[in-house]
Amino acid sequence: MYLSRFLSIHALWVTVSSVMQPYPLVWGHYDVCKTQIYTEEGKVWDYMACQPESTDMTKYLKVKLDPPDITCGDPPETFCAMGNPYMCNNECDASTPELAHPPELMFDFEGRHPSTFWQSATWKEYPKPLQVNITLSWSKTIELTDNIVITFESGRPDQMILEKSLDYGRTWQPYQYYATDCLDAFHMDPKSVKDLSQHTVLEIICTEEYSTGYMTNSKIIHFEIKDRFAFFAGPWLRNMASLYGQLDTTKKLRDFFTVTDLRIRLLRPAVGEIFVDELHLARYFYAISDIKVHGRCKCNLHATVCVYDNSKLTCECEHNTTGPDCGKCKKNYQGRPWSPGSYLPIPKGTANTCIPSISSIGTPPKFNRIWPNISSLEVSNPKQVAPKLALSTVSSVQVANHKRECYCNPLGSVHDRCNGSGFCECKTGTTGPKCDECLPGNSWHYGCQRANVYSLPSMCSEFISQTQQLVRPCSPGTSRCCSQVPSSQV
Ligand SMILES: [Ca+2]
Repeated sequence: MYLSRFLSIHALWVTVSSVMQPYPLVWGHYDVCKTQIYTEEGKVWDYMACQPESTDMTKYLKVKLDPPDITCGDPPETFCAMGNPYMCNNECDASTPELAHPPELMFDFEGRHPSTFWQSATWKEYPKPLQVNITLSWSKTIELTDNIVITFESGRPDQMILEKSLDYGRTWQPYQYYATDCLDAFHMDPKSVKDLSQHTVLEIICTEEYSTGYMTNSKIIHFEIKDRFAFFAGPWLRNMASLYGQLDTTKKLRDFFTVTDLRIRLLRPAVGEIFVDELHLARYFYAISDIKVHGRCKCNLHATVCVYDNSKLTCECEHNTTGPDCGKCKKNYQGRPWSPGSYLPIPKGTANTCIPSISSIGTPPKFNRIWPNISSLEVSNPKQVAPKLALSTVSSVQVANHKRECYCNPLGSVHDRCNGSGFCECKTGTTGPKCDECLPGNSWHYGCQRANVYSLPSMCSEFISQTQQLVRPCSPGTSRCCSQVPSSQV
């Protein structure tokens, strides 16, 4: 009930502003995909790497609680102050708007007093653990650009795990552990992000910094994105070129800041004392007044605009790319394998625009999306149109399977399945969630090869071998394919 009301508020907001606002220039440029320039040949397009601006991503999420009936107020109950078990004059009643604490109050506009907040039922079933999962879903890959900040209205939990998913909630990895006692709760030594370095930036740590119960005034828990950026960009994030360079070349680093979902696992509420006071269990509960998540749509550096339409985020792809993340070339623009844009060279980057397909023979196969055993597709008559359809059908089915079962591109990754953490381990020169993208300076040719190994003319040779068409490179050193006969039409 609350969720639907929450979403309708979102829908209203979205109609007012479906396009996000520009990102401050201090974070680099990349806010234009192309511009017209004058050359000797006249006006032409100059293409650049581009990305949507960072924005408040809580406007576009769906929230789910587990257990679903964990919110307080049904039936109504009173709860007590943590510091004084006899101060029990607060009431939660889901049927009275003034006394209800539904989940959407974690994402409404804060700034007025008192705060509005979501609240769980109290720990009346102690010693059964009081545990709540709060899942935030975007149904879209997003890149985090600022700290995740969770503000508690209750004491900060004694034990909590922040988790992330890169595959729409199918698999989860821990992002950070939080506990009053990391060793006791998670068998981990307590650490702070400041203990990390460039080399250990991806380490998953347990921190005790944010779990000091009700004894301190602070109510906030951070997941420190900016501190991790600072290992590359400096303490004031002025050297973003360095960070972007690292993001460009290190898939694991880029993936670290990329999510489709976040999950806050509240495992044990603030107790504030060594023992739980079983006579006053109405003191123990979770309450959250605000969650901040800043990020941008992941569009592979092929879009500056991300549109929220029909409860869905989609990149408005440029550079002749298409797909929700601009992850492939448009039809008839598959003249070379798709690849993401590159932040390098700073500040304009490289667009890696998809180019028109080789015109003399129609649409060539998509080399970067084709999986092995092409020859087993039994292309009986290569001159017919049907084999091309068969190729594209098989390709999309395989991509779908690979998403569901966590396959990696067998040519681009060390293993053809994800590792225990749900990630594909890419070979040298290869990147992307499924190891089917090439790092700058590499091109796809049965895996990523240094550019000088895979020169454009071989695309035509590959086309010939895969389709058995009677074609050949038009001339040495070109990528165009020409019919072998009659030569007069070449
Ligand atoms: Ca609030």
